[in-house]
Amino acid sequence: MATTKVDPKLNDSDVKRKVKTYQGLTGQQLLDWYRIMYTSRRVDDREILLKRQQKVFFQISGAGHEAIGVAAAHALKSGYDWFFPYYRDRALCLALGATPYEMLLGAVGAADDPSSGGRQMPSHWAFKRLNVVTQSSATGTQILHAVGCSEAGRYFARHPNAAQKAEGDYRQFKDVQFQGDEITYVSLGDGTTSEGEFWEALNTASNRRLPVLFCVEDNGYAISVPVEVQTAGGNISRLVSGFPNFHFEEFDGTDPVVAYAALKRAAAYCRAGHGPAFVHAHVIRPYSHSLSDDERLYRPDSERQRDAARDPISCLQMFLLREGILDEKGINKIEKEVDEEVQAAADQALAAPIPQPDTIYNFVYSPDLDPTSSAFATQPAFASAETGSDGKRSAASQPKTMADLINSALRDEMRRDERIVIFGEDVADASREEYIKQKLIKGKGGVFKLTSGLQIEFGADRVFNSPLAEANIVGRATGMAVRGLKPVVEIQFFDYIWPAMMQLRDELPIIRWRSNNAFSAPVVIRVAIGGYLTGGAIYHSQCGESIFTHTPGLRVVFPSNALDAAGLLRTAIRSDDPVLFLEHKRLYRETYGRAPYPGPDYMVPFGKAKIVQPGTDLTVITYGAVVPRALQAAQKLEREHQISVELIDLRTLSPFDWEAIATSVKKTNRALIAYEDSLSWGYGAEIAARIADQLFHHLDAPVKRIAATDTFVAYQPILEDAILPQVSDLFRAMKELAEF
Ligand SMILES: Cc1ncc(C[n+]2csc(CCOP(=O)(O)OP(=O)(O)O)c2C)c(N)n1
Ligand SMILES: [Mg+2]
Repeated sequence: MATTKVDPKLNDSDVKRKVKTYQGLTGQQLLDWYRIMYTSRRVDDREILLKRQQKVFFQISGAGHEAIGVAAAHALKSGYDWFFPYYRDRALCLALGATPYEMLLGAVGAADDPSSGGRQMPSHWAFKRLNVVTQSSATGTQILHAVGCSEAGRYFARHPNAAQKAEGDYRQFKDVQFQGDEITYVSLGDGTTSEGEFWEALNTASNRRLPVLFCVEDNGYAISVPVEVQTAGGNISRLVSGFPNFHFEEFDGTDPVVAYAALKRAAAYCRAGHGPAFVHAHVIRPYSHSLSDDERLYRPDSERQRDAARDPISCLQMFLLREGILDEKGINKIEKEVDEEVQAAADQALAAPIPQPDTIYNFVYSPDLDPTSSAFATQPAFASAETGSDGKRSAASQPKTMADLINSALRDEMRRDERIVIFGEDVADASREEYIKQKLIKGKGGVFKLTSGLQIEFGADRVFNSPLAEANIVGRATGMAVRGLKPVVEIQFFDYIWPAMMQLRDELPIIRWRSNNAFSAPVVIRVAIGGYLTGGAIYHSQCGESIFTHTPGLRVVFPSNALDAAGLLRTAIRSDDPVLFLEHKRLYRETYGRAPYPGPDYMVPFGKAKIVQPGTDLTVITYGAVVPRALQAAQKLEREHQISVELIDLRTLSPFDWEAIATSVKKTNRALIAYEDSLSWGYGAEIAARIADQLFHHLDAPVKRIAATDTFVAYQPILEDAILPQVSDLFRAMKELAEF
C-alpha cells in the first residue's frame, strides 16, 4: 500500500497523533473503508448461502472488486455525480450510500427492491436518490448511456431554462437536476471492452471532451475467456492510449489507497472540464464468474492462489494491523458488527413482501401520460386560404408534403421545448458551422432534408451530426432522456437500424419497467423506411416493423399522409414513452396525402385508426405506403364491381386500434390485412390471429393477408414490382375475398 511521507518538520508526538496519511486518507477513513469492503464481501457470502438454501435465485459477486469500488465512490460525489456501474460494483454502491438491506431485497426479488421491484437479477444496481442509473445484463450497453448522460448534464448547464418544468407534456413528470461540474462514472469488465459500443463511447467522449470517467475493472477473465483472447496484446490501456483528450491511469485496483489516488486525479481532470478519463484497475475475481460458474474448470490452483494473495479484504486488514491503525480486537469487533448487520438485513429481506403477480403490467408505459387519451386529440388550425392583398394565397394554406410537415412539426416543437435535441447521421445543416455563418453554403439537413434549416435556427448545441454508428445514436439518446432531455434522433434508413438493436430491444423500451418506474427514457427515433422506390434495392427498401411491435414498452407509429405525420410526430415528442416513428420514404414527397400546415399544436392520439373510406362488403386493414395503393384498388373495385370496401389506416401499430377493426369486421364480416413487409411472421399475422380468435362468429370468409413475398426487395424495378404488393395484387385479393 502506498503511504505519504510524514512531514520532517513534525515532531514525534505529532506523528503519534496519527498525522500520517495515506495518499491523503487518514487511518480512520481507511478503517471506514475496510468496514464497507468487508460488508460488501459478507453480503456476497450471505447471498451465496441463501442461494444454496434456494431462498434467492441468482448470485453474482463483487468479490475482489471491493477496493476499486470504495475508492471510486470516495473520489466522486454521491447524489451529485452520475453512476452507471456494473454488477461487480457492490462495494461502490454501498460506499455511495446503498444499504445491505436494499441489496438483499434485490436478491429475494422483493416488491420494495429499490433497483427493480423484483424484476431484475440481483446486483443490477439502480438507486435513484444516489444517481445510480438502472442497469441491464447486456455487457457494455451502459457505456453509451453514460456518454449521453454526461452530454445532458452539459446541455442543461448551458441551457438552464430547459430544465424548467412545463405542464401538459412529458416535462411535467420529468425532474431535471444537474451540476455544472458533474462527472458521469461508468464501469465495465475487461471482457466488455471487446464490445463495439465501448469503442463508440470512447470515440464520442473523446471528441466532445465529455466529463465521463470510464473505469475498467480488469479481473483478467470474462467468464472463462482470458484477457489476452479479448484484447489484442492483452492490455486495454495500451489500445486506448491513442484517444485524444483523455486522462489515463493504470494501477493495482486491489489497493484502495493506490486506487483512490489515481481516481482522484482522474476525477479532478474530468471535473475541471478537460475531458474524459480512463482508469484501468487490475483486480481479482476470487468467487468464479457467478454461482453458475466453477472457475476450477479453467483456472489451475496455482493461478487462483496467486490471485488470492492479492485479495483486497485480507490485504487491507493486514495493512491496518501493520500500520497500527487497528489491532486484532478491533478487526474482530468490526467484523462482528458487520456480520450482525448483514444477518439482520437478510432476515428482514426474507420477510419482506414479494411483488403481486397483477403488477406485471405496471410501468411498461408511462403511468402518468397516456398518448391514446383525448388530451392528444386536437383540431388542425389551417391558415386561411383567402388571397392576401398581393392577390396570392398564403403559403401556409398551400398543400404541403409529408416531408414539409414533419420538418415544420420538428421546428415548432423545438421552439416550444428547449429540451429537444436532434442528432443522427447527416441531420445537421453543416457540422462546419463557419460555412453557414459565412453564408458559403445552404446546408444539408438530412439525406431526405427532413431536418433542413433546424441547425441554422436552433444552433449546433441542439442539432448536430453523430458518428456513423447507430448504437451510438440510440444509446446516447437513452442516456440523455434518462436525465430529462428529449432527443428526437434519426436513423437514416431502416435497413441500418440493426447496429442499434441491442439498445432498441434490451435497453430503451425496458428502462421504465425494469427500474419499476424509477427511470424512463422517452426518446423519439425517426426512421426512414420502406420500398416502392424503383432502384432502392435490398438495403434501402426494407420494412420490418413487427420486430419492434413485438417489443413491449416501445410505441410504433407509421403514418400514411402529411397531416397524420405532423400530428403523430407531435404526440410522439410530447409523450412520456419511447417512440419508433417510421416515415415511409416513398411518401415523403408524394402527391397523395398532402395537406396545409395544421398549426403548432395539432396532435393525433396514438392507437386511433382512421377510416380512409367507409364501406360495407369487406374491411381492409393497412398502414403506410399501402394505404394509397389500397385506396386505388378499392376505388377501382367499387367502380368496376360495385364492391364496397371499408379501408382502415391504422396510423399507429403499437398500440393499435382494435376497436376500429372489430367494429368494421362485425359490419363487413370479411377482413384483409395488407402490408408492405414480407408476408410470413409479419405485422398482419397478429391482426389476423386476433380477428380469428375474437371475431370468429362474425366472419363469412377466412381472414386474408396480402404482403410482400418472403424475400428481400430487389433492385431491378420488374423484380421490385413482383416482390412488393401492387394495386393489382390488392385489387385481386379484395375481389376474391368479397366473392368468397
Ligand atoms: C452482450 C452480452 N453478451 C454476453 C453476456 C453474458 N456474459 C455475462 S458477463 C460476461 C463476461 C463479462 O466479463 P467482463 O466484462 O470481463 O466482466 P467480469 O464479469 O469479468 O467482471 C458474459 C460473457 C452478456 N451479459 N451480455
Ligand atoms: Mg473480467
